[in-house]
Amino acid sequence: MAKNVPVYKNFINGKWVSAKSGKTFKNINPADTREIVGLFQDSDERDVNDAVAAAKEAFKKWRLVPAPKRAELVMNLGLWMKKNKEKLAKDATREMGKVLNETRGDVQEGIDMALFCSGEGRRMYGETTPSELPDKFAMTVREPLGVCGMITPWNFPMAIPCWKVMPALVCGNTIVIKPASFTPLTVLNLVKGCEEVGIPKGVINYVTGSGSKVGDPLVKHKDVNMISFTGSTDVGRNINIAAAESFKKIGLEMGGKNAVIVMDDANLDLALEGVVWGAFGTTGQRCTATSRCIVHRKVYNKFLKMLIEKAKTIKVGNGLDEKNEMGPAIDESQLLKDLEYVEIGRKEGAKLVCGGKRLTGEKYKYGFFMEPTIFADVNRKMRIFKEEIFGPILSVIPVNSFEEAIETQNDCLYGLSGSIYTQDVNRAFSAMRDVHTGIFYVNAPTIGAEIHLPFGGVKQTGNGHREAGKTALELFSEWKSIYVDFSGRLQRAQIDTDALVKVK
Ligand code: UN1
Repeated sequence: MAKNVPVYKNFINGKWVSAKSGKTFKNINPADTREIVGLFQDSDERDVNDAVAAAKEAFKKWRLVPAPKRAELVMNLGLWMKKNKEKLAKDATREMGKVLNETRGDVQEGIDMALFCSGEGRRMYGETTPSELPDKFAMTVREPLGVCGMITPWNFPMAIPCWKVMPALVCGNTIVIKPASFTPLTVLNLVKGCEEVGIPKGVINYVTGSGSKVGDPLVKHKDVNMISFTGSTDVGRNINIAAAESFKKIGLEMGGKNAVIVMDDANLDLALEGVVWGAFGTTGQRCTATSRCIVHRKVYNKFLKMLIEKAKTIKVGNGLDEKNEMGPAIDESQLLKDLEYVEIGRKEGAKLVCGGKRLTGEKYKYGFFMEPTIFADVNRKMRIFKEEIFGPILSVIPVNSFEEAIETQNDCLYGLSGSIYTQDVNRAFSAMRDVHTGIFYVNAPTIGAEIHLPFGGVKQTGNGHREAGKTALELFSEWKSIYVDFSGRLQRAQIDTDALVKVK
């Protein structure tokens, strides 16, 4: 074992504890595999059981803490994150690879969520509504769900856990969180923040380990009332099936294959910046990443040339070096998958016009780096048009009309994010209406959602829920309808309704 490698523990019932297995796993920096970020607990069902039991017990008290108080703790968590932003961002870059500016944004997204949620604690509005009977009061209130299991991804290692943890806490739930095994440190930092601001023991529990040994038992546990998952569509499908047995509430955020339409009247310089940021930001490893660029034939050659020139200038390297603009793939197998898609694209007849290779040489020797890659003349039959890649590979597709552009954009299994670049207000509004996605942009890239709006997608991207925004409360609470009869007699709904006046 390498020297001076920190060992990090699980957090269960307010204590930092080792996994029952006594084993750990390595967390490696994908930009420099010589660096072991830390050793994390290789947990299993026994640790999950302990964590769920702690969360179940803590729920008894936590649900009774007034929501404005719970929200105040979440606000303090956000302020703690603000104070520690630089360190949190650096840790995230070390374990995940994306450039520092982006991990700062990732942490900021968590802070934004904390401040947003802290206000929700003083709202959480229900309704009062007249009863159909006299001397009777009717209202709705939000109730927490109980123990929420969270399985979070590595690409937004801070923001996405915050999207889940913060509204869940404000609503009065308790939590067992299993971070992606590539990014356990960032979530550990978040949990430390919870500890530091005084969130009571057992309210948030953190268990690291594999999907099969930790994720599965969490999803199947009878005392877990809800699962919130962000990750691949395949894993999301399995979670949905596994949880069906117990009718748990499930929130799923899954794949994307997002497209930008560039019309013939677009401001091409603006579109260029947006497409390059959307496609190669975060090394293409966002579910909102721009993976398809649909360009009107009148400007196709010109725009393609601009894209290639710009993509070639992107500085790839270790994200801790502020000069770099694009970091590595998360691991070797993701890099190999990206390179395999380059082969697939080539074989199915797309034109590789930029990049396509693994980066080698001294600077890249210890990391999983590849060139920003562009395929031209892609068509709708190709796999690179259809499948989510999760790497820095952009497919460019020529179209002859606005109608064909919309049809091409919608020809997709997923429906997370979409965009159009045009200066024609009629086209912009038609696209806003007709593109079938959960998020849509006009004259902006497919990435960059803000936390106070609902986040999520249609088709195989989600299961009808939305994270973030006010909709996060829907995800992490349940409605209770309450009737208070102060008439002192039995009043039968639908039957005794003529007591005061009879309507003919
Ligand atoms: C993701 O890719 O999983 O809209 C989340 C965005 C970010 C969140 C991305 N705010 O690109």
